[in-house]
Amino acid sequence: MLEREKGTDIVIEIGGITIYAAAMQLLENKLDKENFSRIQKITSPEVILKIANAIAMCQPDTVFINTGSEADKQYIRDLALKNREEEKLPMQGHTIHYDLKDEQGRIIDRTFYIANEGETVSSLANKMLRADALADIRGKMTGIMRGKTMVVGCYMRGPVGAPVSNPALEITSSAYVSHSAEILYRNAYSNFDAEVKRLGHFFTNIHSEGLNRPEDLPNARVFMDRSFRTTYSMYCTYAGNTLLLKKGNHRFAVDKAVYEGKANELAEHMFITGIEGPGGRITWVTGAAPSGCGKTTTAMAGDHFVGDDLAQLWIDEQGIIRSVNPECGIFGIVQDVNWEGDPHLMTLLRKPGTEVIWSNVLIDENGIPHWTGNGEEPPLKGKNFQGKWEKGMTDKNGKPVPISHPNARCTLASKALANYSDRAEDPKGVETRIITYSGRDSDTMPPVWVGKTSDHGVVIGACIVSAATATEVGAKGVKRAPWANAPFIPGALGDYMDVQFKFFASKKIAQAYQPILCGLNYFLTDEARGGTSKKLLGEKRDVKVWLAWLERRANKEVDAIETPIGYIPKYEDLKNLFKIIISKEYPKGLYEKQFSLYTDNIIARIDLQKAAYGKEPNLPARLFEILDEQRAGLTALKEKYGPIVKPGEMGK
Ligand code: OXD
Ligand code: MN
Repeated sequence: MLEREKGTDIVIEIGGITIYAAAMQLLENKLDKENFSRIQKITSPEVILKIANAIAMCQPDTVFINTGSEADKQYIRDLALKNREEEKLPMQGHTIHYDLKDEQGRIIDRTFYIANEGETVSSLANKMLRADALADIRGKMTGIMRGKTMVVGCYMRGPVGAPVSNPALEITSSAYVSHSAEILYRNAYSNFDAEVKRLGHFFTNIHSEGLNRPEDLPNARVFMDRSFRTTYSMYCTYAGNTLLLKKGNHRFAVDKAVYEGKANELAEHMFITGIEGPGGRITWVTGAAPSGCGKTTTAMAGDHFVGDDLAQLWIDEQGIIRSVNPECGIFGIVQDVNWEGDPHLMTLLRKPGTEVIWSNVLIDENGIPHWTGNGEEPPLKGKNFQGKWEKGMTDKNGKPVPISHPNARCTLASKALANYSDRAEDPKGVETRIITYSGRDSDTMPPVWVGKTSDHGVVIGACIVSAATATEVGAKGVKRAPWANAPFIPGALGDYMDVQFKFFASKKIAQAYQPILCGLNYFLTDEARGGTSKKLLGEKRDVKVWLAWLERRANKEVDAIETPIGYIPKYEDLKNLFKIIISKEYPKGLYEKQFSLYTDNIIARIDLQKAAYGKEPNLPARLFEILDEQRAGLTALKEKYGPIVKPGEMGK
């Protein structure tokens, strides 16, 4: 259940303005003539009330209404430099931003859903009761923008006109956050009113970095008020904590899909890309992976890039699953981005012509950014996420300090990419036929497999397991990562799962557009397949082949081997695709290592999922039926062939 409009709307309670006329009066008093005339173009009383109350609560010195014009974008860029939130780099349009040393990822310990009494919130997240959150926000955000300029931006999460797009306000005193929003989202100042009217809702985000001192970080908070679709973020700057247009609003989009989408909508942590198949046809793929597990690289491996992080899906009148990207830019991890695996991205990062905000990388004496795994000669010294850096430097535990933080990022507009699709702005979205799920799995699942039915596919999503990454402060070990979306599912997991089963089994999906749901894993190591090194069994560019095989499979052009976990590719098909797609030999021995089923590992994985999901209330029974069916199939195979079952032994 989602309790909309229940309890007090915190910003309105703290700001104290409940009447439209009073809101307009405050705006007239507070804004200069130009900005007041800008705000008058927005006529929705609810939007005006949110903005006026945000001003009353935060008490900025000045307010800037950002229309998204080139002059306004420039004002924001200049303000980011003036505030010293960014510094110019020698390459035209490039700047560097640093977050505090201890705020290099999402602060999940200080991130809360605001809950009403008795309301169910995801068992995987923190919650704070509304009254406590009100007191906390009142204490921390009242007057937080004194001495600062508040920038108000009106954005669309998704193309204007798309049925699943969401209008959203970003209200912040950080010009860096505003600058990032301008690059990553569609400024919709001129359409905002009409879009709010068309869709009947909007999201609100209010952020201030305060004084941005290390000593304030324990007081940093990220709050999501699901009832009033408003986020509050304070005393932090890392975009994952502050630019809540991204993951804060993704959570509201998940709520909206689950509780209001009638099993006809999904909001996922997925890339969107198009793969060219024979005859130039394009098959569209969306794929989930936990933060920091190569979504950007996989998306870039496609021929027609739409997005690398978020996807909103729906079933249209003709029975086609369509997807749009709520974003129009990339806030991408740069670690391991290099010419070999990511030529399109490298071109934008290393050649002039693209606006880029770098964060938390090393800047050398010549103002050039460097990062771990870029395949280039590292400099001997420079400045990075923790201050001055030089080769051989160790931290207080004696561990080497890397040149860049593993969660260091680049922010840039997707339209700069050579493979950016001309369909990315289409409000009708792209016809989606392949859905992939993946994680950092070093020892269990094969590189690619396809669920036998949509229900089996949903279970692939439910069972993602992944090594922790640097995107969350303090995260360690190997974790379950349901749909790679778990950190962003606000309600009960059972409700979300139920919608997944219903969506993909929907009778509305036309036969000709049935999608395939698949697993992808390119983190298998040599060691886990009988070798001695920790090296990956394949190479980054092999992903093009896995995607090409899925493209052929979705179009019913390749046969496959049936196994208890789903369909896996035949050797001859892969060998052929390796040759035509990346001109590479694909030895049979490697195929056998990659696609033999290590039944003990998979059974242990199933048992882990059964035990964990067994504790979760109200889950669809179908999940357990499928896990049991797969387990029985694997056990039977193991009895017949031993614990390692070769592809040739299956599907006979
Ligand atoms: C991201 C994340 O920034 O998921 O995309 O952390
Ligand atoms: Mn993400």
